[in-house]
Amino acid sequence: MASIKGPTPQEHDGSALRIGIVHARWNTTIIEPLLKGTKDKLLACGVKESNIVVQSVPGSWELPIAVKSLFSASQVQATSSGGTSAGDLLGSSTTDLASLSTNPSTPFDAIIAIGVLIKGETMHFEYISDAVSQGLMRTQLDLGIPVIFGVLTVLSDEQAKARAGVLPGSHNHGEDWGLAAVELGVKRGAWS
Ligand code: DLZ
Repeated sequence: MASIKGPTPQEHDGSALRIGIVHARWNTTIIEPLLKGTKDKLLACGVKESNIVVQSVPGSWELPIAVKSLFSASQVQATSSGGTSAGDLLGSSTTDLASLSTNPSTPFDAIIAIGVLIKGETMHFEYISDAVSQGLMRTQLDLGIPVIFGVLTVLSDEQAKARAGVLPGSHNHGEDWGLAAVELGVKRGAWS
């Protein structure tokens, strides 16, 4: 029987939005399909490729500070012609920087944080999962922009694969995160 879990999707026009994605590099084989699912959904909603900026950090622990740095850098760029770039703050590659500078006049409408935490033998998982979820919530409330929670907190590799669309017939949760970013980006613009 099909699961009853999950949101009733709403599709919005993302063509005017600028979206940031920050992803961890731990568990890359799961991160990659999630990142692809996220980007594919953003593009399907009309977000321009040049308005999607992707940055990476070592692990999920670094996601909250990276989201904050990325947003702050986009604000600096929007208010001055020669300010600090997100790449300077995050030590990113020049490719990421190139995409950041395509439309420097607009701060992000939403930022998606993607990570995969898989439970191991120690308490690491519990501490990082709790801190990252609290950190991302605090970041979005402090910054006043939607920060989409694209962090899988799973008990096994199998559970991770089942949520990244890697197993046959499984759903890629990245698509939901892309959809949520567009919806919140559009609604935030309308509400503010
Ligand atoms: C250390 C660690 C461990 C054990 N597990 C994960 C994980 O499953 N997923 C993840 O994204 N990151 C993990 N990390 C790395 C931490 O998030 C962080 O990058 C390091 O502790 C350095 O601050």
